[in-house]
Amino acid sequence: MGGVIAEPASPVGRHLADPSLVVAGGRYYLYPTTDGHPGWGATSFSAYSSSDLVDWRDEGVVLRLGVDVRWAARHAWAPAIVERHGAFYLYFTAEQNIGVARADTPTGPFEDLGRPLVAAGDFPGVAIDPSVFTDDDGVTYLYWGNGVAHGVPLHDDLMSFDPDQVVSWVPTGFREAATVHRHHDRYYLSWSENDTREPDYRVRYAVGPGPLGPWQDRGVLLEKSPGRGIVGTGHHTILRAPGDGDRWIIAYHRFAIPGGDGFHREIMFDWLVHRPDGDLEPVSPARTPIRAPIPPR
Ligand code: FUB
Repeated sequence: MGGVIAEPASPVGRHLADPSLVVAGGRYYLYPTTDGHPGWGATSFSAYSSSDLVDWRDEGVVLRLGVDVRWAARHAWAPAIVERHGAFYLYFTAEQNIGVARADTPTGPFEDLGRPLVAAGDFPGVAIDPSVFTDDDGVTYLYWGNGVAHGVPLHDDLMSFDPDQVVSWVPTGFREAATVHRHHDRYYLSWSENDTREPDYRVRYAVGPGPLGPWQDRGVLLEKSPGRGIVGTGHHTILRAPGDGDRWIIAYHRFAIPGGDGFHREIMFDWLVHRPDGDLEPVSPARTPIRAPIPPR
């Protein structure tokens, strides 16, 4: 389904939001929400690929609600990608349920499970904004929620879980977009607070001893920088930069510059720094994205 090249080639400057990133075959693959629709009304998900986060290729539409996904037709939001066992699993929001689709390549074709993985009303809060984290022992965890955050280990098929194992939290200021990453023996839960239509939409974080907490709040990680014209910084993903170094990338969206708002957002990439004391250095949002080339193998 790939191949369409539109202007600008970079997703930076397009109306995209809620980024998720994976590295496969020497390239980054980015899965965002397609923005620019009133009420976040997108009906499909697209992928983009790059070797350095600067020069991008549009890989085209990879999953269509109402066509590839038969149980929901509207509100394609907040995809999250993971590679496991040589396959790619795309978790996504559709009509405020969470779905999952599987493919053999990062650009599809993705095959939907055929029903929601988390249906509206299954758990407290709103069933949106999935994210995934694979721990060093090989267990992959799914996180999601608006109003209440949830986390659960996925079964080995990556498309099911035991509902009795779901752990729920309401972190300080929690709105949505919970995600977990690990640095050495410390786990980090980060999430968005406020409303994505507000300039104050921002990222907060907590630390814990395991992928399901318990979590200790550590404050704001990323917020607006009005002096530089940057507002609405949130719904992020965190990824270790490929290579031998201890460098980390935070991808997030902000109001597009110029003239953006909560329905016209754009994606940015910055460095994320882990301090020796285990806290995260607050991110100073840049106007232009970092370049993070994938080293040759
Ligand atoms: O992009 C649609 C919604 O806006 C997402 O689900 C939220 O996280 C917010 O970014």
